[in-house]
Amino acid sequence: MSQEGYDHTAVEKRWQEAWADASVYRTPDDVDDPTYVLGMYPYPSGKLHMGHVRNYTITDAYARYRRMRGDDVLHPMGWDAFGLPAENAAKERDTNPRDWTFDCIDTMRGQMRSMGFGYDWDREIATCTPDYYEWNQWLFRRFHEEGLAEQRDAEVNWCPDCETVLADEQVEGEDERCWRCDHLVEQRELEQWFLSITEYADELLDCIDDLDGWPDSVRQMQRNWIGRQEGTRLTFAVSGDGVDESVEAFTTRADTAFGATFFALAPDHPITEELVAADDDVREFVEEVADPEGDEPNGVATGLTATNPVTGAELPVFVADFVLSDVGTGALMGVPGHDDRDHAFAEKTGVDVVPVVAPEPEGYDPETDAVPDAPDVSEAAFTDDGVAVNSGDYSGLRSADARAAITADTDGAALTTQYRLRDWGISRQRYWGTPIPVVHCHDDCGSVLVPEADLPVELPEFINTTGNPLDAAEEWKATTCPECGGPATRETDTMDTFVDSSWYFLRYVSPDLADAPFDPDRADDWMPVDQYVGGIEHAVMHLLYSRFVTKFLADAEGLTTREPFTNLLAQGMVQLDGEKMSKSVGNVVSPQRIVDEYGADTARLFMMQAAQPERDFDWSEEGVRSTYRFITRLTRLVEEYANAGGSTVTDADPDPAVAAYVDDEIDAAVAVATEEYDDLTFNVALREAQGLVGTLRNYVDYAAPADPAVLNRGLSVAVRLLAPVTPHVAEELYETLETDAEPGETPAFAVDADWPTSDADRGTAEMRRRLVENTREDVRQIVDVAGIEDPSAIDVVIAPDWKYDALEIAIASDADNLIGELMQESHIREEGDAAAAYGQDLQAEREALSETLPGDDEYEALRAAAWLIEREFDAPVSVTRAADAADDVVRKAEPGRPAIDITE
Ligand code: ANZ
Ligand code: ZN
Repeated sequence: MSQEGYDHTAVEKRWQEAWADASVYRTPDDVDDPTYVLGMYPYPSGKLHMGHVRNYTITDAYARYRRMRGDDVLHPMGWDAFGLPAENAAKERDTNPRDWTFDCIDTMRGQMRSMGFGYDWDREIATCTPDYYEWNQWLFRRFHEEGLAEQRDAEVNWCPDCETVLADEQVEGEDERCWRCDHLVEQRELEQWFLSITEYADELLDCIDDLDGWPDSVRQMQRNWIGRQEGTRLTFAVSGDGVDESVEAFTTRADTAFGATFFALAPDHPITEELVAADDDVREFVEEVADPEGDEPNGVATGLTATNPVTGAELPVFVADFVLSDVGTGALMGVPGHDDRDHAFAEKTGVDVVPVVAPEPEGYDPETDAVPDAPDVSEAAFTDDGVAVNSGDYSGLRSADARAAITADTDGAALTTQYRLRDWGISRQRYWGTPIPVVHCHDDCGSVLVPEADLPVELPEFINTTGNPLDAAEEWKATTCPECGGPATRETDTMDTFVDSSWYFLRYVSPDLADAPFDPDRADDWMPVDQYVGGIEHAVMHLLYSRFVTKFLADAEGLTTREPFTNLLAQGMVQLDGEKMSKSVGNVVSPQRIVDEYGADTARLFMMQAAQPERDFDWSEEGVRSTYRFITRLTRLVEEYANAGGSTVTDADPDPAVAAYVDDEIDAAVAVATEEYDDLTFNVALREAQGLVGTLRNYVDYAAPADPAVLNRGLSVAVRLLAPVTPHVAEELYETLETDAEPGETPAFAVDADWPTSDADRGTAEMRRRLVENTREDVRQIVDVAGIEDPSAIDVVIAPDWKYDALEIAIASDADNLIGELMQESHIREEGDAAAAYGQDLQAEREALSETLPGDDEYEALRAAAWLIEREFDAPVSVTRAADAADDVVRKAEPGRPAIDITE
């Protein structure tokens, strides 16, 4: 393969070394125009996969682009290096997680270098080093000092296989399985540390509105996860059978209180737990029947009653599995007439279904109109807002007004806001994580924070044991209490690794700082991250925690930014035959093999041109090969140019019209590609760069002699437009093209080259291209339809000026009688029948009319592009203005659509 193409191995090696020698990727110290580009750091599994390659090519291309635009760029890389897989691997291989992790890091760093990613490796971080995790512990202390870290006895998700607690977010699927090992998750009571993210729920929710650089889907997922609801807390008196208690229930529909026909408790509500001891039916239900995930609502009657605080009615109390213990208060009033689930429950249990809301009649006025009739809700609930009926004094009020009035009038009722978001449980019973900096005093001091001066609490040596290795580290565990100096035991829980990633982007701004997690001035320079790129699987947890910690640091440490990521791109998947590449499917394409066979530039270019970064796309070996051929063609073209002594000059003079065409195309390519790079739509930008290379190839092949200045500029532009994506070959070619460096001077790097500029307007350029393309297509059609084997001359005739004027008027006009309006122009009217006929055409196509270039510009554009038609049909092409052409041909010419006259 490689002997057919360019020598990618030599080229890539050469430039990787040259970059390293010159430290070109070191981040500048003084920053004028900072741009922070960041890819989500990887877990060091030991192997770079295509998902990584895609993620990091996107950030690398964007970072290089911004840099060529003149920005100071921070583009770092590091390792999300704590986590369970290292611990499991260490157990299996009888090594320890640290060695295993650093081996993996070394391998992956090498693979990243071979991809040509331009990272400032001086800023590399690994979260498993004490230098880093010390600051997790510091952060924990800061949360604690601010009253936002709390120890609670909590029901937790426990994975018996991983022997660890899982966050809610780590429990997946209807049947609740561990995100890591797929084992069924159980519930356990344990002392856990929580960070009070719920204190920030409102701000986290409200600021989502301003994150307009984020995909809507991610914003919506975050909103749903926070799940804020406004409603009313009502207090019911529950009594009977020795029970006599006030029980609160949350409702979003206080207006339906008159329709409440039952009251229901969650299977683990405190009252339910009392009943379980005394009532066999309740116990059997809770232990055997209740199925919170099931489609059907199940329940059991308790014999208790609840007094409706709004109506005084006595409601039967059930224990029901659709009442969730961690939503609201774990108790609810059931309104079968207006809630689907309650309706289904009523059908099963036979409780009453009472309509208390009617659809609002058209033009309804609560002041003057009669209360509408109640709807029939026997078959299905009416769940919309409407007008209260059967609701005593509230009847006739609109739902929202009824809610407000009922809440205001009822004893013990209060407006409340309710969230789905729970506090962030960070305790994990694992070794390979950040030790929680707490000791448990054997005397009376309780749980005591390790003082800042004693941080970091370093991990002890790994012990290969079942359960938590820290529990077995007896020497490490034994310590003294910072408060009383007596004996104490270290906390053996470590932190959720999402703590590590909740602020790592701040560490990169000052990675070596010894006395603080980040330097506030440097953070001021760089934060927020301008462009963040990563997988959609992090749409909720990682991004929400990062936002939370950033807000916390803004409040507690004076960080000046409250949102960490201005723009977010969630990259699509790399698939093979429509399926995600994965080890389990066995359809993984190894990036290393692609780099060996075709080079990193080919891999990068193929991926970036295959699809928009957000989209999934299919890997294609044929696509890779054709990308490789493209790069080879480009290198040949530049070599030919260089071998000709920097020109292709022969005795003849270059044709200025052709040169002008190529020049325009160069400008157009720059205008389009620049816009597309700005939007990270690399695929469109690259199509443009490749199109330009094709044009230059044609220029050299068919329009010899090419104008050397134009050709040089074209090649230099093409190389620079490609440079962010194919950095190695770009350096090689740039070096060939930029012959300006004085002897002994360090050659300029393409990575430092200026991004090409152009004054071209994209809209104009696109009109010109459309004109040329349509004209070529028309010639093809005519040749085809008329069966002309070998045309001897082709004449392209531009429309007369008055038609351009007429078109312009037609586009601007909203008059009903367009022809009348056109005829008001004397120079159009003078054209007589021709003007009337054209006016009718315009009238007929009025909806579809589009702007064209002015007539003079069309003439110039077609003259410049005539060589393309000439070389395609091997016949001389002339471009003629209407005034110089025969009437019968001119009649057919229209703006944007010249007439074509072919001589056989
Ligand atoms: C009475 C009512 C009448 C309700 C009605 C709804 C409609 P959604 O439905 O998502 O807006 N609820 C309260 N606590 C609950 C718990 N612990 N487990 C399950 N459901 C609970 O959520 C709000 C509604 O969820 C609340 O409003 C309550 O039912 C139910 F026509 O109260 B509603
Ligand atoms: Zn103590």
